Amino acid sequence: MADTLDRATQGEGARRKLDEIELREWLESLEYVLESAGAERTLELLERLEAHAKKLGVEIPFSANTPYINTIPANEDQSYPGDLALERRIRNLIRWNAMAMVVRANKHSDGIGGHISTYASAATLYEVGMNHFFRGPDAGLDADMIYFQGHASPGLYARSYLERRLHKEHLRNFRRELQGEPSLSSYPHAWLMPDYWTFATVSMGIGPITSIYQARFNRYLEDRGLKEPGGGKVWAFLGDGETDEPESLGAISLASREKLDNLIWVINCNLQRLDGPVRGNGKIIQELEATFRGTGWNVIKVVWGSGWDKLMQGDTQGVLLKRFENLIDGESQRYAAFGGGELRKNFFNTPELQALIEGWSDDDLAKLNRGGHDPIKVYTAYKRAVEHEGQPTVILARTIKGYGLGISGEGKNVTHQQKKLNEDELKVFRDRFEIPIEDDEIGQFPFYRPEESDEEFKYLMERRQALGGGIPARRVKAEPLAAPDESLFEEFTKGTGDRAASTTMVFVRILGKLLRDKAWGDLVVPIIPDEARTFGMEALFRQIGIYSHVGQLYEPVDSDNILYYKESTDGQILEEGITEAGAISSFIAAGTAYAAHGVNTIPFFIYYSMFGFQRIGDFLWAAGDMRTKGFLLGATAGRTTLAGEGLQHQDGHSHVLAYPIPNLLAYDPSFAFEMAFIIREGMRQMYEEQEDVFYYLTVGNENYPQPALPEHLSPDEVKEGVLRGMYLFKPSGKKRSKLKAQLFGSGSIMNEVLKAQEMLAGYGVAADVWSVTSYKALHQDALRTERRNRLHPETEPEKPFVYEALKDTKGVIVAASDYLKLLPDALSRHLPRPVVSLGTDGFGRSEAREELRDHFEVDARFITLATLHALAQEGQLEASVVSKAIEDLNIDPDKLDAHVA
Ligand SMILES: Cc1ncc(C[n+]2csc(CCOP(=O)(O)OP(=O)(O)O)c2C)c(N)n1
Ligand SMILES: [Mg+2]
Repeated sequence: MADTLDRATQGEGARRKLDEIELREWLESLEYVLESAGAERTLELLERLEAHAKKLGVEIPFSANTPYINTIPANEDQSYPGDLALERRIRNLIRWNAMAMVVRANKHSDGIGGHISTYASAATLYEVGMNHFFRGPDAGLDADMIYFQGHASPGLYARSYLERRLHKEHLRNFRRELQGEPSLSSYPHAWLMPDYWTFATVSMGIGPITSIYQARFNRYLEDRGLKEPGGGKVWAFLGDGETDEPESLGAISLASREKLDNLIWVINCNLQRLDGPVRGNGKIIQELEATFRGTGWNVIKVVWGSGWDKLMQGDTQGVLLKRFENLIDGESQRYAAFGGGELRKNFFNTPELQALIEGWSDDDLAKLNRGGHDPIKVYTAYKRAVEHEGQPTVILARTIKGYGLGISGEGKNVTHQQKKLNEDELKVFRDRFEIPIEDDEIGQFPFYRPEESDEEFKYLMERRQALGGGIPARRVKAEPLAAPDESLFEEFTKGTGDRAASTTMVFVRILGKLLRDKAWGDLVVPIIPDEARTFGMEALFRQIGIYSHVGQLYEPVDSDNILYYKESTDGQILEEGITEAGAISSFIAAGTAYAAHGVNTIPFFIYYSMFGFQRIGDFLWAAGDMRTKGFLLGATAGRTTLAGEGLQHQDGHSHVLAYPIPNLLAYDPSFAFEMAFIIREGMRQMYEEQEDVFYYLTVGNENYPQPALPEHLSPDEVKEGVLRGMYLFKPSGKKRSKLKAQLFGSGSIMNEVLKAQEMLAGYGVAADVWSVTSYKALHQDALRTERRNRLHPETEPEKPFVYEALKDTKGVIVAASDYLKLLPDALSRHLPRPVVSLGTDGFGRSEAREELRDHFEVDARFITLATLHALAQEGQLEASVVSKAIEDLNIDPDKLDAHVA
């Protein structure tokens, strides 16, 4: 027996033999247990063995990895339910059309771009899904949501072309959207193709993280009884390079913690990104496996295609397994690029390995495919994934970038950028994929689709009909829902008397009212990234509960407090923790449920305004693209209103960052009634009129008495002004003064403006105070009128709203806000007279409000000074009056300039 022999006394040859016998014995024992007692017992023994070895002092290194082979062994491969040969032909035609679309676009319009190699690598991954898994919109509650890799779009278009959902005219105008004909956007954009695309995935990282929160939100809707439970899955397709985006992997623990078995990720591991290999010196699949396994996902590796199975079976010594372990991605890529000969020479590089391929030709070796190109392996993995319970699944599928492009790009570093093929290259592609196109036509890059009588067409249509119709498809299912009655908000028009309240408190009160509203109460989705207490919202914890799929498994530490931290399965709040990216993902899921599920959920996402636009701006852009509805509330807003926190927290620019998003309305309200008007109008516009817009409101934490509606205007006039961007809040009482001014105030700086109005009275200046609720709205309106007039030069010119509002007024115009001076400055040429802008340009400081407003020169003194100076500039006052004012107001003319300090 092996163990009775003393190895030390043996020679090298005998020792090796001994090793072999020993290994065989162990393996045979394992096989015996597996056969006679099953996998569970085998596992138990292995665990015991491991524990025993540890006890005896054998260090077992930690590894979250399994060997570099398929997770599912070949003997568990499923028999394929489809017609493999026919599916292959269909796939090839899609490959051709996808490629032809890009090549043709670039031929006709040099530099127009597009991607061939991404879809080329992903075709099997998509097509197995299309033929056997992805349930379309007619599947009702079982319909899937699919996040396609953005730059794989030509492949999706090409399939829709075969399905006759798209036509030649569309394909010809790929990336040419302004031809006045049917066209196709470069990437998935619901804004541009609202009946087709749902998820804006092309800014990499956004698709992955939003898919996780989407899957969780689908559960939320079910747990809260807003949607019938269904079998629909969320599938997300990612690039392996894309996983380097922090957003991609940043929330994967949420998916496992929440046991999201309705979520399936497919990572197309073609081992390359744009410039070169993702991990030339390592193995991206193994790296991802460890990450996902460590986080509690179900990981299915689809590394090797069926071609390798025979070799693996013959590998009794494990030499192939060992070789796989040593293989790094940079080397793998060479085999993809250089084929069978290279594989023979450099992969099978020992006598033992060469023995395995004895009698194999280079062509045979070239057929050793990768798992992600093998429909049976992909099908088996998908089937496992959809049946898996209790965990999200990630499929790591190994493919070749530019598959089928041959010498012109397959596996080459340049393949991502390959957009042109010459005639010879096209012929090679055609021959490889057996496309029925003649030599004399090929130079035209013709598209090809089977006739409706052809079996390819019948098959693919039958498959899609059985699975609920063509995808991608976006359908809006929700019915319009009337905004709450105006009476719900009536209290806000009356003011708070002497009681001081912040606009944040006002918001919380509005939210409370909506939560009690019959029609809307259940549809409100409050989303908070761990700041509820900062915003005074903790009462909501107890009142409506924090959503948790498992409820509350512990007795909260504050359970004897009436405002205790309550988690429950039907909780309404999404308390996301410190992840603005996660919270905005929930916002997008909740704000698009009107389309995805026909449910008018209305998200209110309240966050530290500083950590909004500048941190998650790209998500907000995508939210606009995806026609997301809802309210963003930038709280603790205002560079000088948020005292103490300093440079990193004080937001004085989110309103500028809100400008670029075309369908976002942005407001900086000062008063409770303004908030109420804006929120009700938002609900009306978004849910009653079903307009695809969303809202941003900044709310502050400064307490002051909230006024009632001004009386010099009718409530409707005030409302119109609030919504359009400005109205006269407080006219001057000094009707007879010669010196006049128009002061603009926004947010909490309004209080400074009102103080300045009084100070100016002391200088004999009659100042009217306007509340500017939205510089963005005023600016957009002005640009619209300007353009209209330019294009219709002989008609009566229209005037912008802001001009009309001010045209009969007199005096200098001075604007002050807690935001950049750019906001009023942008209006300058649309006003009857120039504006002097005061704002908070510069880095913040940790200080109290009064000092901050002095530092940024936006307090009542500086508004007064700016007004007097403007009057002096116009010759209405002596400069000496201004100097005197500087002295009287205790302003240091040599103080720091906040802009640069
Ligand atoms: C945030 C972001 N950065 C950069 C790009 C540009 N880009 C498009 S595709 C690509 C490479 C993608 O590689 P990978 O994720 O591996 O996908 P593959 O094409 O290999 O499937 C890059 C850098 C982008 N779309 N989004
Ligand atoms: Mg890649």
